[in-house]
Amino acid sequence: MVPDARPYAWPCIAPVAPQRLALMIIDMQRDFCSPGGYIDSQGVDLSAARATIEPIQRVLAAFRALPDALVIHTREGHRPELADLPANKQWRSEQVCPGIGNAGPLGRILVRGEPGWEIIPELAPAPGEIIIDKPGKGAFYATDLDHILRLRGVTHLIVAGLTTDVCVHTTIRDANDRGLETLILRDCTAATETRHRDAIFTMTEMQGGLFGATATSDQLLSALANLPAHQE
Ligand code: C5J
Repeated sequence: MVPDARPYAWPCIAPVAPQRLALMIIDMQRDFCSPGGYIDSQGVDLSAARATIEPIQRVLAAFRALPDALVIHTREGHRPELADLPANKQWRSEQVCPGIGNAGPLGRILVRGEPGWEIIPELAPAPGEIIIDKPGKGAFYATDLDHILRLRGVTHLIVAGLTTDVCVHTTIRDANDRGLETLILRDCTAATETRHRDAIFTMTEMQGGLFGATATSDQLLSALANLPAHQE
């Protein structure tokens, strides 16, 4: 399907029918890419994160045009009373910013319902798209993602979002342990440090594609244009 993916033509066992595919857009929340959010309050330059928005929009539009493919958005965040926030996660974050659960310019950082926790308007979920709220880095932990993928018969995940080395790769690693075939879109993901993002691409591609493959959004979009019609 994506012949020029690295290190192999993705997926490794072809063909794949559209109803087996899901696009996962990880944590495109204000806290990760907007001024005043969690990452900005750590003094990190947001330009790399914001550069992912336009290519993700193009991939999202292509997926929305496929009648059978699933779109999944995730949001990292905690309950308002913070019952699901590990004390060490909060403590560590307080070393670099106001701290998860504490007030910042966009409301309480990474708390469900706060302005900073919302998905950015450019990538707002459409009706019928799945939203997974997760308290951790990985999208499978303490969520119903695995259940939904099984019910829908999804076997292939195309992954975009923030941040490459944290929530994106934790999710990809968990997906691989479940036998899912994963593809990371290189221009649709960013990390707080470019060298970390690039290291994740290397780790994913090593050893024959230890965690799947990587490709650009343009490579995927050309492939989607040539997808076979609905098949089992
Ligand atoms: C982080 C994420 N970096 N979405 N979360 O804490 O990558």
